Amino acid sequence: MSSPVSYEIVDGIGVIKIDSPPVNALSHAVRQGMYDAIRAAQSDDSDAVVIHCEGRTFIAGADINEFGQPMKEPFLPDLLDEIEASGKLVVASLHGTVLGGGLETALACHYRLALAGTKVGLPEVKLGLLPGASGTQRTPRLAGVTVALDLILSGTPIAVERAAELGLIDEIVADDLLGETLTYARELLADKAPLRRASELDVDAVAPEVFDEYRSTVAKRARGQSAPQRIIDCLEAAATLPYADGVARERELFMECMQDPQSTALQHMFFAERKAAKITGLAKDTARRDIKKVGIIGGGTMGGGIAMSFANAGFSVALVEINDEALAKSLAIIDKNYAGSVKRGKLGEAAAAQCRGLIEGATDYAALADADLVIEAVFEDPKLKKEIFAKLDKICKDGAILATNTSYQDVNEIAAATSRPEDVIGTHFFSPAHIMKLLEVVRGDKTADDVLATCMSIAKQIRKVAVVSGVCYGFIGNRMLQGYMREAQFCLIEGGTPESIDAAMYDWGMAMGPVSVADLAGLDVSYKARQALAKEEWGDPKSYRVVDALVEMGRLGQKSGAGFYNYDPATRARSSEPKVLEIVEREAKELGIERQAIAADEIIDRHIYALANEGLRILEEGIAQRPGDIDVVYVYGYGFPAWRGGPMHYADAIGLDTVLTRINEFRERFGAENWTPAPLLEKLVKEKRTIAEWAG
Ligand code: 3H9
Repeated sequence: MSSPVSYEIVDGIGVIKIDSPPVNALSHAVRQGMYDAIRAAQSDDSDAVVIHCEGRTFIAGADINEFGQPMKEPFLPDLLDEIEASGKLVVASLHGTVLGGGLETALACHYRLALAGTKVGLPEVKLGLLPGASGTQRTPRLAGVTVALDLILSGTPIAVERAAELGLIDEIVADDLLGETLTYARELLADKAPLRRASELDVDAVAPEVFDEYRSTVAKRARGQSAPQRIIDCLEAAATLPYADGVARERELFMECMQDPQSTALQHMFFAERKAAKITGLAKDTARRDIKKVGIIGGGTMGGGIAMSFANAGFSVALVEINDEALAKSLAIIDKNYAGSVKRGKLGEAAAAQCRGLIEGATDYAALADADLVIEAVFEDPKLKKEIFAKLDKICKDGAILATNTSYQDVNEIAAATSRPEDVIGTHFFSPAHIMKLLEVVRGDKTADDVLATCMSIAKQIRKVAVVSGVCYGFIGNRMLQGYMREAQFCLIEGGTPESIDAAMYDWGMAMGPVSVADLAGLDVSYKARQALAKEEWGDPKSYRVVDALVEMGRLGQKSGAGFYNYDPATRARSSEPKVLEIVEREAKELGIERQAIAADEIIDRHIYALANEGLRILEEGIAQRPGDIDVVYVYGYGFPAWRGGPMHYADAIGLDTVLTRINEFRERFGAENWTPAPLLEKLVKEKRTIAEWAG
């Protein structure tokens, strides 16, 4: 196989060219090719060396596919030392996204020139890693310790213009990258510029307490995560030890990260997110429909947020409300949201005005006649939704995609209200829709392939992470959530408190505890749904008695200032309410339950295994395409900690036999109704296979 790295001398300058699509990652072949080339350059006729990449980007990092396998020489840190030690001047020629090991490569070069628009960053922390090819030692020598801490701890790439201000980049050019780099190298030679080796620079002094300050900030911001703390240790080593010792410390801590299950989980999430965008059985080149104008029906919190998501990506939006008053209210909230974005510095004033200008309000469905995609986002009333779709069928142009933002309803039934079910699909956004990253794309029985493919592409354009779900009650996320929320209520009435349950799940890593989630969602929602059913259909009283008592007292959750907790009207800060515990105790007594404190590990297992068990059923039924898709849904839509890899990855990591044993124990204690192991779980345990192995 030919090498992805070529080397030739162009007018006296040795050009090392990497051509390894898609992102020129530092695979073994790339490292070997670069090593051979830099060695060759030392004894040939070249006067200086340039490292340049073909394709869309300079090196975007180490090759993540090679993690977990034995590393082959040349190792990246050794290759970079070889580059830095070069007796001939080395210039990095940068474009695209210069990330991780890619930026570390650039920092090992003596000079760095970049094309305008390039982004640079050290995103290893997002994979549970740290820059392990001397990035934690060279960066502070070039840009200072606190800049390095901020860059490496955030993992967020920065614009090359900012990187130049920080001392990481020397020159920026507008075009002709390779030509300009060659000219720059010649200028440096003519000026007899020194071989500037970052490892030989001193680290600027920094107050010793800085590191502990960062440690305590990060303990809160990156709760439960180990890589950020190790990154701070590396930077402290850079500030206090000679370069070689700092590098040795970095190496040690990088290997610790590599062996940490958190990194395995985050790497799983990286690939799961990218795989989720692929639709099994659908050709990559499936035609897409052209979407320019989007119609939204319903300007509530959801509809407004959806409108903003599209406008922010440059689509023109027609937002339809039922009357002038409702429309004015909806547009006022959108205005307020944009003003908030400007205030928080998320959007410039002009950009916000431009986005807002793309949203036009209307009270007549005629505004939807020329829309390419219409998303219905009215409240969860199946009859109303069907009426709306029948109306859309008459009004919308041929080929328009008709989508429903329902969270629970049957997309097939909604599609059947039209004469064009192939154009109908579910697009389930999460609230607030302009912020939450997840989009469940619900494929009806008759949804056309190009409709599905178009919605998946559009999701990427509006910067959502999309996952395909089949039709079932609640789709992937909300169907699984039922068991999770049920366990919260059961744990409460059996002996827990709102605080103990929330603390157990929060400390485990969930963004919010389940009792707080119930308050946020509004306790009246499930109350009203229950009232609409016959009493026999209400389910186990343990799951609703406390909620109903609270609703009847007017405690509807955050929106009414009180639910399971009290909420400060100004700050929304949560405080405990002793009366709530009295109600819990009263209801338990009436149901004949003897309350006993529940240990945190039992609370955690009951919640997470309820998710995993239902997830396995969803997989077996083919509702989700693959286990990673379920993990993406939970991490992006439900605040599941990414560093635990989502419920399916977590079940594999714990061991399916352990999960099954615990579920069987719960069945013994709490009954088979809620704790029957999914058939797929029993099968995999019998076959000693993981969920990932089953998925292939
Ligand atoms: C590191 O460098 C460690 C070192 O410090 C120390 C070592 C000793 N490897 O995202 P996209 C694939 S850690 C392998 O859809 P975009 C990706 O899977 C690494 N493959 O495109 C996808 O494949 P497919 C630090 C990679 O334009 C395809 O490329 N670096 C890698 O939206 C396109 O990706 C990072 O963490 C990789 N490193 O975004 C950078 N990167 O087509 C991670 C991408 O089969 N990467 N692929 O689905 C990214 O952030 C984005 O992919 C990037 C492109 C911004 C580069």
